[in-house]
Amino acid sequence: MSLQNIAREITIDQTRHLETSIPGPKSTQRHAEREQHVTAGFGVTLPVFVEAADGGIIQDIDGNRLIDFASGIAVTSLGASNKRVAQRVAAQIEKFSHTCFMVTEYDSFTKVCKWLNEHTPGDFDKRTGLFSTGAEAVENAIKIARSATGRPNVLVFDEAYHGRSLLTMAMTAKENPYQLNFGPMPREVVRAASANPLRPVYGGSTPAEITEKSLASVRDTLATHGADTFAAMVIEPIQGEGGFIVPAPGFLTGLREIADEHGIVLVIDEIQAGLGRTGKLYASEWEGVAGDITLSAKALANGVPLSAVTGRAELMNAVHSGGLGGTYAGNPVACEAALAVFEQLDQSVLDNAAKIEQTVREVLEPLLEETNIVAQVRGRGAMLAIELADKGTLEPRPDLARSIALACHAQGVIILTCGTYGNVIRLLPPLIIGEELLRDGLQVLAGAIKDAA
Ligand code: PLZ
Repeated sequence: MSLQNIAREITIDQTRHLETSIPGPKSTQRHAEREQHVTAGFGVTLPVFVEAADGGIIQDIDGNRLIDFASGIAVTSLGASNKRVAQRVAAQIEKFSHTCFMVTEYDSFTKVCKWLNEHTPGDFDKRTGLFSTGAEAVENAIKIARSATGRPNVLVFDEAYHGRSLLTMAMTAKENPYQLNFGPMPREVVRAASANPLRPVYGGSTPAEITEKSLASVRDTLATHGADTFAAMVIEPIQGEGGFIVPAPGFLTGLREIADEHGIVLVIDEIQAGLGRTGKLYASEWEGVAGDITLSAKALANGVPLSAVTGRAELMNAVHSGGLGGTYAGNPVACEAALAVFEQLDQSVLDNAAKIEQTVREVLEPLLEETNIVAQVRGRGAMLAIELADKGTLEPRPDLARSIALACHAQGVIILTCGTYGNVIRLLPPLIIGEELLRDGLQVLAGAIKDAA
């Protein structure tokens, strides 16, 4: 029963508390300093400087306690100062902080790979490679798929997010801010329709029809370029930055079939949705689909940078020796953090993700009827979102998403927006957040939505 043990070890008061306005005077001063030294290329959701964080609370330098509905974008699932992670990390740094796995080896790297081979979807022989960031995992999956197939092209989808590096920003659908002024983009990246149940690009009035039409258009797109020119197709099981879009049922299964038909490597990007976020260890389990390659990052080491590419042994071993790596790839400190995550990520934590969904739906779903601006409440487990759009026309309302987010921030609740139109409010609380704190934050959010309506 990890959940209770983790909760017992939290030392920060798990209540919202406002000592000053948000951001407070100290944060405001630090933010001005930051602007003198930090590139303007980094944005910020809420210019508040953090003193400490754990459970569902972020405590700032002005003494405010904010409710954390972001988890650093789905990273600190077990709490931002999880004790077991802290202990294993500290003990490792005492012994050695780094050797580079390509220079001399350490066993924690192997152990993390073994766990991932055993726990990612797919009942086949697997191998894993460890890296540092999500974008690096995506890039390496493409390198592996190309090496194994000898083909150049990569199929990605509408609303996709895969990173900010030169290849992955091209794979990401949204142009501003991710691609703007950063071109040229590699021409081997080809985009196809996703199966967005609320806004189906290729039409369809039932989920089954949406899936059928989207899959037909995927086949067309492949045919246009020659299906046998594709090394990989890459999809998120729930699209994250694109708006927490759960694909219409059967879409992922359909992609699995198309990939098999044409010898294309199916890469499932579980970087945001994986490691328990949706109430299952991997979100693709909801559809009973296994990628040939599954990507993990974010919550994998609870905030210490670590990412992983796990896939069929024959694919992963198709790469020549020395073809994969990186100075920090699978750093020993990060591997220890991941092992601490694996020790704690048990059924009680997954069950709490499911309970979070219940509570969120109970509070937010009535707004579908009570207001004329909530178009959908969607997602799975502790990965939930509300899409703001005018009732009837479905005209996206990013203005409302922004003002609702600001109203929440002012009251000490950290929430993020997302979506192609920026009109989606998403909730990513730590998986271990307590019920009372969750309800307090949701009441603030529901109040802000009603005010905006
Ligand atoms: N794949 C599905 O969600 C990262 C991006 C934040 P990195 N998402 C948060 C931002 O604006 O930079 C993400 C993801 C999915 C890949 C990535 C990339 O992971 O660790 O940010 O490189």
